[in-house]
Amino acid sequence: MLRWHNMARILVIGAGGQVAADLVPALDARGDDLTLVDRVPPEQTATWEIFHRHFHDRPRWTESWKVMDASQEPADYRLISETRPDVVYHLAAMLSARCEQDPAACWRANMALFRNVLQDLAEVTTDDYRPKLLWPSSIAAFGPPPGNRGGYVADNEYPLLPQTMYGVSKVASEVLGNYYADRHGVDFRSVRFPGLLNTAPPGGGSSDYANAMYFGAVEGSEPVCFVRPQARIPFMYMADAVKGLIALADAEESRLTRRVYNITSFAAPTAEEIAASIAREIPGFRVRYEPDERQEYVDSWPDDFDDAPARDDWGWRPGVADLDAMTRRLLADIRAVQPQTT
Ligand code: AKB
Repeated sequence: MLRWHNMARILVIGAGGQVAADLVPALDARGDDLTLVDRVPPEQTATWEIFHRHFHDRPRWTESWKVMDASQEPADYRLISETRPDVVYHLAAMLSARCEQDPAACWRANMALFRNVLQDLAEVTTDDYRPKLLWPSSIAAFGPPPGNRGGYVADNEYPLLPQTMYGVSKVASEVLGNYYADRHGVDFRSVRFPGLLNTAPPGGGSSDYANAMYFGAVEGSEPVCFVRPQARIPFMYMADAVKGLIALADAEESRLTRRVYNITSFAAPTAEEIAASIAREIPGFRVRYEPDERQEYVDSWPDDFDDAPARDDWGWRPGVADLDAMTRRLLADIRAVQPQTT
């Protein structure tokens, strides 16, 4: 444990990934008592440098890290019964482009561990002890309805017809989480995120073309964009994504009218609008467009989200209001963590 206090006891599974990079420092800043779990040691993860900087005054922070790969079934998975957290953030996942390359590995990584976590939660959940489970779903849970050839906007209850294996794993996990909530009383809560952007390097997602543009801009290179200039999906600054997860965890259960919520922030940009936003900060910035198979996955996702239920039920409001505001913050964040020429 990082420190003793009377704040929430939190278990973060997938502590070495992109969402954890911002979530762990945010929870630590609240004074929460953290146990971090990943299938590899901290120094082998994308969050190592980020956490090292955050915990610089607490060099023993790695003692809170458990190495555990419970994605193989059958597993005797007792992490929750053993650590008895108040809130579990289950973030471990394989992203869409990697899932499409190896669907069997995708199913193991995204489904087996999640079911283990739900089963462990079901076994500890009582009227007196009812830990919350926060889990990120994705824009990829959606796919175009039959006959749709153009773009579409997905409201919270839009049909879930994913065309990628990653999306299939997201829908199956949503349904499984709802089942464990109904059948076993597990306090399962989820947000469907758009593409997410922070200082963690791109890691196998199809929305990573945007992340690669921001990293390339700071490095002074001309990044390759693997979708068409007109490709459009919503994006979110990671600090907002983390704000959403924590707000949903803090929400009174009686206010929740469903267990899975769309959340979005500013108007969904095209790839060329993202490049133009970067060029307003870094004049001369250019992108080379070379669409590949990931274009197809992005094409199957909604052009935009509607997140009215999250706003109505638990007061969701993003902090970053437009693309240019995110671009300024993100470029500054990336410059602060890596050498740059711009
Ligand atoms: C991906 O591209 O796979 C993810 C997502 C949209 O969920 N970033």
